[in-house]
Amino acid sequence: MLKFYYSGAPNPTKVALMLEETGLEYDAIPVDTRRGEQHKPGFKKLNPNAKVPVIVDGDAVVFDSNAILLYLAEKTGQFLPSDTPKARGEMLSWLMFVASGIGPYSGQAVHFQHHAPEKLPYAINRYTFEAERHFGIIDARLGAQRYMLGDAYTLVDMALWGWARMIPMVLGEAAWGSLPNLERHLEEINARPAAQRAIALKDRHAFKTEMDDEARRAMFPSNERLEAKAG
Ligand SMILES: N[C@@H](CCC(=O)N[C@@H](CS)C(=O)NCC(=O)O)C(=O)O
Repeated sequence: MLKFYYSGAPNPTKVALMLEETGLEYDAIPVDTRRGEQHKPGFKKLNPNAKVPVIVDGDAVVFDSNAILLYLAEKTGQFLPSDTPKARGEMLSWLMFVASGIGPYSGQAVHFQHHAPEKLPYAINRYTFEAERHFGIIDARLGAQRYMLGDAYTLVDMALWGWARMIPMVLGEAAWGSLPNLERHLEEINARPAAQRAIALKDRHAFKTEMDDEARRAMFPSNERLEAKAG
């Protein structure tokens, strides 16, 4: 059976949504990143980048959430746009926009506001500004059409959903005031039974919730170099 290595964080949760939407059977294997399980040698053989999600499907190992979404969509032939160069070009552009823009800028915006040892105004401004700018582009698109690729719900909507759920952490609750179309899109996907099951998956395991020294050592290894330099 397909194995899904996950936690309750945004990138694994969007893959959980795809798995639930396709109806594929899967074995969900928790990786508690706040306890450092992503650094275990067995896991790093699957993903040398030491992050979730990862899937193992027979002899295929796929890491990076957007690669997994595309793999699963192609495997099942579901949630893809029509098979024309125009539609495929559009799908790849927006999927990569979410992967290389929405995800990293949102992640860094969360980091500098909520986890960095110092509150650095320059870093907070840069990453919240860029996250807001990227979500603004998406909001404008969703003002003109129901879904990211038009009338049909696709893998790009699932990729976006993983991070749109985190807007209160990324930009603050008030940001919804300037992202009404994204909020409508989020609420529509949240109401899908598959999304409810994807969100509930994290409750199957007692993931560590404290962001203590152990968690910071596991998730922010760059801190160690800073501490060593500081002596
Ligand atoms: N580009 C990767 C990023 C994966 C990623 O950052 N995963 C986070 C959870 S959302 C993680 O494993 N964090 C633990 C760590 O950084 O040690 C993807 O899209 O899958």
